[in-house]
Amino acid sequence: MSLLVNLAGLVVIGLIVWWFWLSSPRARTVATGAPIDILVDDGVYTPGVIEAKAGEPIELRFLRKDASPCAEQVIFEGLDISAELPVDRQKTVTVTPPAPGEYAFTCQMKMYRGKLVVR
Ligand SMILES: [Cu+2]
Repeated sequence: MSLLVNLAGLVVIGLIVWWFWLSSPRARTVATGAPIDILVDDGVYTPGVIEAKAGEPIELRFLRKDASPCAEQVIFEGLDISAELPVDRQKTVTVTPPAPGEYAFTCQMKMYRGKLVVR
């Protein structure tokens, strides 16, 4: 019996690891100058991949549905930008990626993960 419980626990841990660290965000959006809405819920940013052009500001409108503290901050690595995200209220973060490359944006624990693909 306890073996089964342990196995079930391992399966759950495996799923959590896969979900948070190994699954790559699928939804992708190309910046066109209009604000981009990003939903923050269930451990993922949707869309999680934003394509943008270097030097052009993009407005990201985060809407956080996940009330857990995990989701409360978004941090843009390498850009020195972070923001608190209120629950159920849109929060606009303007980002101007300086140079081509990939810039990750995550929650403070890096469970939520998205990226800016800059050309
Ligand atoms: Cu988190």
